[in-house]
Amino acid sequence: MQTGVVRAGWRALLALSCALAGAAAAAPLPAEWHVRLVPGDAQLQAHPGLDAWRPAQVPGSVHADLQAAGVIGDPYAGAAEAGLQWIGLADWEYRARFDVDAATLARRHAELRFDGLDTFAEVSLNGRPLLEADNAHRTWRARVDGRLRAHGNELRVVFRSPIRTLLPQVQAMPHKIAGNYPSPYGDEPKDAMVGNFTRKPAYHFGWDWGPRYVTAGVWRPVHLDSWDRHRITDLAVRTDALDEQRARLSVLLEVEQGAVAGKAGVVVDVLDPDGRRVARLEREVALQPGANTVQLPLEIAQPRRWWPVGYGAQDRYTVQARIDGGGEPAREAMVRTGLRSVQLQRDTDAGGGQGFAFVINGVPVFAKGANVIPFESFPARVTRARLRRDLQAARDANMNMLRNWGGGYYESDDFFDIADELGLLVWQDFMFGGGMQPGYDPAFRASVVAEARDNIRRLRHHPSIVLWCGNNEEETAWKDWGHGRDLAAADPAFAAKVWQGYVDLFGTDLRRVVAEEALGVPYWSSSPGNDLDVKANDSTRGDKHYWDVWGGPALPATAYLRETPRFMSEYGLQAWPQRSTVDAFARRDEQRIDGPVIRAHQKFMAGQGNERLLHYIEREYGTPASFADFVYLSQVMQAEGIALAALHHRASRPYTMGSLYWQLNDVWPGASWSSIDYFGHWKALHYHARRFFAEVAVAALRDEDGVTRFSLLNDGRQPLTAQWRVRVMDVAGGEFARQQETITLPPMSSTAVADLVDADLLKGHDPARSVAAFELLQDGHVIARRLVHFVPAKAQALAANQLRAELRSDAGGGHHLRLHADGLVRAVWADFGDTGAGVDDNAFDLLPGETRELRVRGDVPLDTLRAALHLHTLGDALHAPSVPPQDPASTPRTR
Ligand code: BMA
Repeated sequence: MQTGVVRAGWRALLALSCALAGAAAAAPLPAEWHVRLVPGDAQLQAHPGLDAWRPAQVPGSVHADLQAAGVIGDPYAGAAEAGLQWIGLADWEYRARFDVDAATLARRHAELRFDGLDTFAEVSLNGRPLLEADNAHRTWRARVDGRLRAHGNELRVVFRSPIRTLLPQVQAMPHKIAGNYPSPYGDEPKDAMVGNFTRKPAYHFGWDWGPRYVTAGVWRPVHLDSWDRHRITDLAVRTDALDEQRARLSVLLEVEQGAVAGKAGVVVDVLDPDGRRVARLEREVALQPGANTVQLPLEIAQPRRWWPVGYGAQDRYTVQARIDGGGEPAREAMVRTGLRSVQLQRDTDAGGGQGFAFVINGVPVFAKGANVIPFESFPARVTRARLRRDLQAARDANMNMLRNWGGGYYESDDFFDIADELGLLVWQDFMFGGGMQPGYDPAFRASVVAEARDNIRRLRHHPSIVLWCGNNEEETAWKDWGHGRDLAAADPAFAAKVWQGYVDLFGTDLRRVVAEEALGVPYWSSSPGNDLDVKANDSTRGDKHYWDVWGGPALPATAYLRETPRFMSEYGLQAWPQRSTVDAFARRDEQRIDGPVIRAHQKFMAGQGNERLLHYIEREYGTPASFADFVYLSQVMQAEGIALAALHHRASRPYTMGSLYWQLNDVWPGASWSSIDYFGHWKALHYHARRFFAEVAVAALRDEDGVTRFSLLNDGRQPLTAQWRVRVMDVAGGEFARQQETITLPPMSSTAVADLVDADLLKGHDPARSVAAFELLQDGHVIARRLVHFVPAKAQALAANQLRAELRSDAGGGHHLRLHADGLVRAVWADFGDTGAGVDDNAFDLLPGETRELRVRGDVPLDTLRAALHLHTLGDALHAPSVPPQDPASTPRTR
């Protein structure tokens, strides 16, 4: 696959590299695309006329095309899903008409390259078959030498329904292997799910945070390439040795030579992060017909290394290669890459445990971040701006790592280019989201190996990628959730075959591809796991997914404090997105906790997720008085729960070396575990993440036994001298205990200060009327703080109407919101409805007597802001009179 390969003038290349981010820059085939239902398809009866051609978008998807043509409504609005499942049962045909210029026609060789066909595709060119595809994650290529004409070429792609294609074979199996989410809509039998047999994004078949849209289409660009003697098919830069003094690199060039052997001149230039040339290599190479690998050694003195955010700069080098064509125009390629070493440290400790830590350029990095899911049901809709918005938000919340979860698609070049630029490390799963698949079928495994090679080659120059992981939750599902046991009971020989297929695929095949192609990035067979260890989800070894909070027994969030893994790669709590996001798919009179539209956008346990949310909200905060309070309290609950876990993970450093919560983003507007909603609005959790993932933070973590474990966290590379202070006060004001001391925190550490029992802090004061503030100060300023409460919020003496707000303009035309707390105010949430305005911090607490001034973002006049301001606080929500569910507005409390 030829990612990072660009054919254009070299000067243009540099300009392009910003826009194209190292992606394949060959222009997409300029063509007019149309789509229709395949004539004779059974769905025509219910949808007559759809066998007429309609305009289509490529890259795109059939759902988006049908929506654009007005055939269907918005698949994200209302409860549209059930009515749109017929699309996944139909066969669709795409047609492109295009002309070819004379220069291209004159060349000896030509190739059509399809970067993404979703999924069972029969491609023909000018009436003759060209290729058949069966893997949406692969790049498909077909030589078209001599098959193009100047005018009126016609490319056709028929997409067969994946359900109809695979159902007979799945139904014929005497015993099924585990799938993921069965369809509630009847389009596919619940006991014969085809998703796991298809190399198509798993979430298209529905997930517990997103809709089921079994779409089809040309989802990534189509390119036409042509050449005479030879062409560059890949350019990679391998780091053989790297330290502060020097980088020893190998430039690896893949050249495809035509039928006749020959010699060619190769020139490689290396530009430093400022665009200055720091090395040039020139060679004459002998090329044999077919594939040739040219390896050129290279050294850079005082290399500017690429670092994750918080550890150094995100410098990147540009490597350009050119091969002359002996008379024909030179062929060129370029990659933009960062120099860094990556090691997955797995030290065994005395107790038999085994660590899991990323070491970048020799520095152990505590990974802070979240899991990323697909950004849309129809991936071609995702823009670079959208990716930047959410990745920037991750960095703004002090994250340094994201895990690209395996049930989606391999992200675009843009995603990784932005991650490189922002210094976000990426844990990259191969695309297996759960359940089990036919790894026992050699053809299936070969398809996955080809897909892995394509994607690793496309992405391997990105320094952000620090792990390739076989799959999500397949090993633990087999070993711990009953899948393996049940199949073994039903058919032991088949179960053994299925497991051997798993081991062959994830233990051998993908490990080998990563070793061959990934330029030194480590491989991990499954998350959670310990690389095929006996136990798959073990707190003492490898990485861990912990779902006893929210999932399974639905333990209270304090249970997070008793779970101390080596690396927590998943844990999560749900929350609803803000009201303006709900308004995007539900009318106000539809906004009821148990209303059908609301339930349609709550995918956990087939719509039962709101009951689970209420369980958590009621345990700590009481029953929400309205839908608006339900949304608000769900966010407060999510934020406070995840903060507890994340701080506990950080406080457990170096035993624990990572904390990635589930999940960063959303696929559509709806309820989920995300901290940023579909429109990019931060939930309360994201504001909390900015504090609990900050370089310096206070962990004061009170468990149900009444003990508060107080530690101070410093992820900085320098020691930090500061003062810690603990104050205990009445919720209405009045401090009754205080302690403080100077301390020096070592670099990249967690320092345990004390374990404090309630009685020591409360000194006889009423726990329901008390709050403790644990703070870290420098030069008299509080740089980090965490509050501890001694009873559940619903039992705390939180008064209503404790917050006074004032909106003011400053001389520069900006606006400020000044908040003053008379008594303790918890979980302030300030918003301006759908005006687009927001505040620069949110979801925080104020101590009695405290004032905070927030900057208002967004160009909105003061009067509009005043009218639109909504303020939520826990004290107000706990005292709110219940609002009848049918009340459309659910009366937000406004001042
Ligand atoms: C995890 C993930 C996802 C899922 C999430 C929430 O374990 O791997 O499969 O969406 O839980 O249930």
